Amino acid sequence: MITQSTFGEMPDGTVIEQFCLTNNQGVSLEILSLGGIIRRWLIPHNAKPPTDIVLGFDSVQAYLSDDSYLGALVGRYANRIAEGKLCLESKNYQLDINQGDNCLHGGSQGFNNKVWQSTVLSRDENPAIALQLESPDGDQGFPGALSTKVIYTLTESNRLKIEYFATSKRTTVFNPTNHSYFNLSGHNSGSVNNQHIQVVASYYTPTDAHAIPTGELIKVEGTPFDFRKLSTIEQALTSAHPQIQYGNGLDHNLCIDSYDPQSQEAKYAAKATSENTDISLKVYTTMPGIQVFTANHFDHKKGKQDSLYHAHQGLCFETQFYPDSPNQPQFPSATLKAGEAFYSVTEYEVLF
Ligand code: G6D
Repeated sequence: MITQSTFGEMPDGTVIEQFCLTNNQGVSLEILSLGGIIRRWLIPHNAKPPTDIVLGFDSVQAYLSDDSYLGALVGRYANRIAEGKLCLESKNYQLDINQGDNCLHGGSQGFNNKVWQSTVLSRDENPAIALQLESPDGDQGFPGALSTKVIYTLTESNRLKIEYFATSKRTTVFNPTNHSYFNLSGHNSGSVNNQHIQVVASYYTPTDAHAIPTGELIKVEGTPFDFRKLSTIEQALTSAHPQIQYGNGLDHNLCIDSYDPQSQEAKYAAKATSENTDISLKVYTTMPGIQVFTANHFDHKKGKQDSLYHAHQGLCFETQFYPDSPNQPQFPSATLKAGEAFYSVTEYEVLF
């Protein structure tokens, strides 16, 4: 089932729609036409009120004035491109610099700030909506007029399937993701430290102090990034490892072992679980990397229902190409050639 309502207005008066997708198991999601934001994700319980497992806000203004991309679609390029420098087919491009010396998440006016054209695709079984966006040639410095579509489908097996489609008139780079912050004990339940995660990744990409990859692929064995077995998030956050110290927590790309550039089938990549609520989340994707981020700089961030979000109150599993891959030829390529059809799919399955 899908219900539609008005969530608010942009400063120029553009109305922001809210779509509530509910399946027959009682799982429901609220998705906004602003940035394709997943605002609420409600998991039913027999005798208790539902648990809202994602962090978010209650107004358009709160989303527009925040820099944490809560629940948002991110692009053209999720994560960083060093110094915003891009060289494609022997042409150099300068992207918008919006974090230090680098381009983060597609620049200061990336996909998260845009109003997407929204269409209901299926109202009953497997409710689904399509969000479409036209990004003009030169948008935030990226070459090529890009048409992109994202389809959110809530299945009867409690998976949120996110399909990304794009074509560009000129060769460009494209690395979309969704930036939901999960807290499986409830968005306002405090830190995720005692929750457990697994990431099926034998390597990670270490960074400098500004989250720019060094270009190396380092084995996770013996490091706080070894989540091949279900481990508490706390064991990583309390590590003295310099990579953890850089960002006051986890904020790293892990290299998914099951990645197959030829496959369009989402493979199992990661899991999170809360013993407080017995809610688990599994992540499946066609992408090569997953940014594990633990909301390291949140400090009294006013969230939904007057809650306050603090450091380590959310966990992001941002499926992606590796950061700065346009400048790291040894990483899987995020180049989208003129006229080529891009497709990727990520699925978040909730078990409860
Ligand atoms: C910080 O380094 C992190 C990013 O990975 C994250 O996406 C952003 O905050 C919201 O810059």
